[in-house]
Amino acid sequence: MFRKILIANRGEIAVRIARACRDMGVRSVAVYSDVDRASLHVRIADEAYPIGPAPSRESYLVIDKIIGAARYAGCDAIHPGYGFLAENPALARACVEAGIKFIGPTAEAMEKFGSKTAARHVAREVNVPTVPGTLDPIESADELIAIARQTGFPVVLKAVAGGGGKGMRSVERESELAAAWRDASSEAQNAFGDGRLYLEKYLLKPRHIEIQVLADQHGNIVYLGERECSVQRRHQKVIEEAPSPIMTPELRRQMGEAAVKLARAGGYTNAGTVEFLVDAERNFYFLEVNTRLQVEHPVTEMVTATDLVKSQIQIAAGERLPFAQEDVVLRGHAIECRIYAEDPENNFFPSPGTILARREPSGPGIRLDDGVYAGWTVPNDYDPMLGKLIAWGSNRAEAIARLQRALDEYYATGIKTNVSLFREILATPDFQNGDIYTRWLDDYLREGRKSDTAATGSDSKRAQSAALFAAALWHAGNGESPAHGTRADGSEPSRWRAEGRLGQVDREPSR
Ligand code: MV4
Repeated sequence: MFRKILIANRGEIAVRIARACRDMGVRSVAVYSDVDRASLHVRIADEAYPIGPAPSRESYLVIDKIIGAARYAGCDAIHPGYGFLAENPALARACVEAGIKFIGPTAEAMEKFGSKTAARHVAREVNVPTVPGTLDPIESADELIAIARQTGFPVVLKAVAGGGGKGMRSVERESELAAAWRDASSEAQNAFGDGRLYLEKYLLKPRHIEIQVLADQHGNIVYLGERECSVQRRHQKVIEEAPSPIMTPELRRQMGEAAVKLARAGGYTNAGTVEFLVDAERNFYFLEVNTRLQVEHPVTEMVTATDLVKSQIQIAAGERLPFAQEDVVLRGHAIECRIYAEDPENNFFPSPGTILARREPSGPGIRLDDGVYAGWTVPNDYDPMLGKLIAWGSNRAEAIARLQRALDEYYATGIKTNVSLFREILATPDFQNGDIYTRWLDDYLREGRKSDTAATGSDSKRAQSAALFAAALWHAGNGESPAHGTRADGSEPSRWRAEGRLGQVDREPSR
């Protein structure tokens, strides 16, 4: 086993990795930019080294600084987390050259799946269904039109180097093809330095379901069930759950075996995720492979009783998977909310700032993976995700109820958070019925919310303010939340606004 692991990341995932190290008796080393000196990951790791200014281009993304810090600290392995350098084959290569183990797949496997067209080729070779379309980049305008006609509209143009919706454009009709091509190609060129595009049939209302795999260096590969990630906002996942509400044991086996076949064909090792689109008839189509630990890994951990970060470290150290496919048993249901410092009432505008006070939910079935603390200032240089709130229940209804309870307990003042959005989503019949698809949240925010805004217009807001402010003061004095207060008319006060009032109370320096 390793003696010391450098964590090439920040925030909640760096904290998560440091915790796994501690559980395993391995020393952990944090790195931090100038604005992260006081961050939680620095405090929780055993050692910490500065790696430069706030912009990630000059700190968390500089391979030489990461390798230099690992050498200086005497680390024998590097965990990249997610984002930053996690899917950059150059870091995996630099690790090989430095004689340091990279906790992830090889640079070659990363490259194979990093190119979306190469990945489609692999899928085709091993008979994993792909969305109809091209297997290679499109070379000319004539080819584009011919292939679009042959595939049938609507189609979607995607970046060869892409992923996560960047450089992607759906096209309804032939007249829009040329403009969409220019837009997608220049976006891909800007984002990835590679403007090449390929084409797929555009599926309407598919679900996004992904399979977690673990592959050791001895040829053992298992799948750990699926995660349903259809609740997204502008290609950013917002809520994830395991299992998927539409899954059947037979479909799970088919998708799991497809994912394992792909991983094997790509020479994949360590933890990875195979993404699929699933249509209304439960046909599944391979989308892409994420060659990293994912943000939403906890829901899989909760329903499989595994520790994926620990498994990653054991695999990188050369150990064999300690269980076989038939040992993987799913139990209960887990749902995760990504909590962001952003304002859901103001177009999700980022809301960095100092966290003045905060209450962490807990209790049966609740897990909070976060990277913040009261008194800490959320920097505006990085993704403003504060952490993830995860609920486990013996079934989906219990997981939802526990998550709702935990969301009601959660508050942070000084910054705005998107917690109210989750209360709203979890209360919708669509979510409760599991009736969700990839554009569900975007549609809901555009259409489904209109009636709500009418009911809580500014007049009624003002009318409620005075009473809520008084209630907040009373509860603040008692160290309680007004969450379960009842007003004279018997209606429930809005927790969002009430805690907004609490925020103002906390902001008063004289208190
Ligand atoms: C699609 C699709 C429909 N048809 N591909 C968006 C992110 C990228 N990973 C793939 N994405 C999509 N690809 C075909 N052929 C719809 C989406 C999509 C989507 C996928 C997952 C989650 C949310 C989404 C929101 C809009 C579109």
